[in-house]
Amino acid sequence: MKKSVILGVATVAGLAAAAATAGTVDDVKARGKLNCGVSSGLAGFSLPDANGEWQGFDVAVCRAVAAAVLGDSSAVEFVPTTGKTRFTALASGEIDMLARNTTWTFSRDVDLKFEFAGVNYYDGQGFMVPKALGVSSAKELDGATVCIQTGTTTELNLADFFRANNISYEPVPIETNAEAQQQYLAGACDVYTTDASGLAATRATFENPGDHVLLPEIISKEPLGPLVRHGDHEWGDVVRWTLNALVSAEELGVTSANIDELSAGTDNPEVNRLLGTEGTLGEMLGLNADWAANAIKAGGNYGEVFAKNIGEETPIGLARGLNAQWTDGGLLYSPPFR
Ligand SMILES: N[C@@H](CCC(=O)N[C@@H](CS)C(=O)NCC(=O)O)C(=O)O
Repeated sequence: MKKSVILGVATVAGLAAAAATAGTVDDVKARGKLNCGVSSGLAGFSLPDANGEWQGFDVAVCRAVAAAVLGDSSAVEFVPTTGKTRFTALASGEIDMLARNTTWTFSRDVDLKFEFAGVNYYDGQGFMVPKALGVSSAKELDGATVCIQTGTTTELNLADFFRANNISYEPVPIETNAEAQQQYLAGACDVYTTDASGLAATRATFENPGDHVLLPEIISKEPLGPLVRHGDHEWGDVVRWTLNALVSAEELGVTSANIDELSAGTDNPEVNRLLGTEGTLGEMLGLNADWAANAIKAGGNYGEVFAKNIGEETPIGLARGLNAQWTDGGLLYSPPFR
């Protein structure tokens, strides 16, 4: 078992070394399309709508990067990946980036040889149970059957939590969120555990969301963000600064409603540098001067993307919490645009 895990990791790392030789910025420009890995389906985060158009908070990161590089937020090939297939898809070059509720961990960065471009959602692992189970704490779950997605940090945290609390569980391994939802509702497991945002998104699609409760324990840190392969720093810079542009835009008050007006020039030098009317930041990235303006126009600033897809006014109903700007007591803090 141990051997196969180590082998798996070595294979992914080997693929990453091979795929990192080409310049991804140039590849994407030549192709005229960004290949972006997303999850296989999670309401609010990445899901095709009735017209087959991918929508969601993670999808918005792909669209922003496509807009920054190609000037076209629709120039994206969305590639659905599971918890298990996502790293091979990135390492092999099948996708240019992964934007799929993936937790930034030491081993994914150092051992699998990926580079996280930042964090687009600060999360933590939670538990959902049917109300009828009458459980009010995860510590009461001794002997429970637990639906859990394979290839995730969730699996590892679950083992740590139960061991630390001296209780046992029976895992019901699952590949996708859709399957987890189906198995959980069919009673194949007593509990579904994953990132708390994923639980909220899943519960929102239930016929009777009120019949299910999220337990109070959050047992881990899950900083979720987009990632690229190690070794292609120019591409890493493009993805990192596109995400930073969305975050900075919110902090600086640049929105999809006022961006055209602000793009004519303002008396705030940082807004001007961000929108490309002053300085040469776009050129430094190998992109056009309006790269960040295009990224922001794709779906709005970070706050707009959050509110539209997963915010309190949506069925998912997530509060900003840790994902508020640092000026509002949250953790979002973009380095300066200068
Ligand atoms: N953040 C964890 C868990 C990620 C994960 O598996 N998320 C699930 C549940 S929120 C998901 O996105 N499923 C969608 C799918 O199956 O495609 C990790 O990086 O390992």
